[in-house]
Amino acid sequence: QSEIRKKLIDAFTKSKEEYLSGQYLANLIGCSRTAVWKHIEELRKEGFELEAVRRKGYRITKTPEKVTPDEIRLGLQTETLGRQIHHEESVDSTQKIAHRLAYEGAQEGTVIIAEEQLSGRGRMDRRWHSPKSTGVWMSVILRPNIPPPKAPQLTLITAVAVVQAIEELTDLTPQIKWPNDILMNGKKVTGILTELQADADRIISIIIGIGINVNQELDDYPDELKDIATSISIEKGEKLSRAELIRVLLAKLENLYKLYLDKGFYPIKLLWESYAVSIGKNLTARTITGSIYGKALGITEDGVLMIEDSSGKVHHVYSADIEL
Ligand code: BT5
Repeated sequence: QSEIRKKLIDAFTKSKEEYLSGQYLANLIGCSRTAVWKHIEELRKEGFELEAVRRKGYRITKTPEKVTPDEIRLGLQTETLGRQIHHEESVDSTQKIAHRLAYEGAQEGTVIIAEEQLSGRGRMDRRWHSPKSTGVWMSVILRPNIPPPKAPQLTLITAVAVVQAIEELTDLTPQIKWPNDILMNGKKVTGILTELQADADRIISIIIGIGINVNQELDDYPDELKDIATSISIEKGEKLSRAELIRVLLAKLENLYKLYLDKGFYPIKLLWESYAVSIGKNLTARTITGSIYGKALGITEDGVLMIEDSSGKVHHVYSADIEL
């Protein structure tokens, strides 16, 4: 069933505004025209609007509000990322599902998307507020052949991809706060959570969790987030298609990931620095072993944050919360 649906969607992606005849679609998927009609009805139930014109055929005129796999595939420009999509209505956390699927052998690029998360997670078991059908709550499974200590670089790669995607679709200019926040007007619009399945010397999979606030209004946030969180629609003043954002994001992420596997972290570092908010500023880094106050010098070739304290000593920070 879903294979046939994929074929239909691919065909409509290629045909764009053109009509596809019932006979053409029947030949394509190897079934009768009545069966084609049934599949078209299924797409309508998912929220697609299709125009059917006699002697011409079908074309898609409107895609659904929900982020369904079919809608994401409609126009997806990637080779691996998002070629397998699991879409769920309501889950605890997409990370949890991704861990299970990765363990069961899911292929690289598999994506898990939920309309709503009941216990979305941040780092260190903090909560990630993920209300229904307003944001992108997504996990991506990657299987890079890199040593485990390099895994945090994937957080920085993803941050660059998110900024590029938002910049492509809006005239907003998001900034990255090391390591995993994306801010607009000083408020958090995106959080990234990179988790690992690894042996001591080998990565089995990296699970990148991405939470993007897209269409929330200020009232959708609980009080404790109202001053620190924002969404693309709050900043832009209008709603954005989540499916389109996901498509563009997956394409950007795939490009950067390929660049990284091919050329290493250096080109990513340059891009990352061009979007970073914290470099050259005084800040406090709260780590599990204590706080460091000083000026952020930048990141190392490995993506580690360097802070110079008042005595001139340079600290390397691998993981922390940053206060600007
Ligand atoms: C993060 O953690 O920023 C990582 C968030 C990752 C979420 C994605 S959604 C898909 C996938 N599935 C999951 O279960 N998680 C990932 P951290 O840096 O620890 O920031 C967490 C803090 O951000 C919280 O303590 C709140 O202060 C704040 N916060 C929570 N929800 C927020 C939201 N929707 N928007 C902005 N800030 C939020």
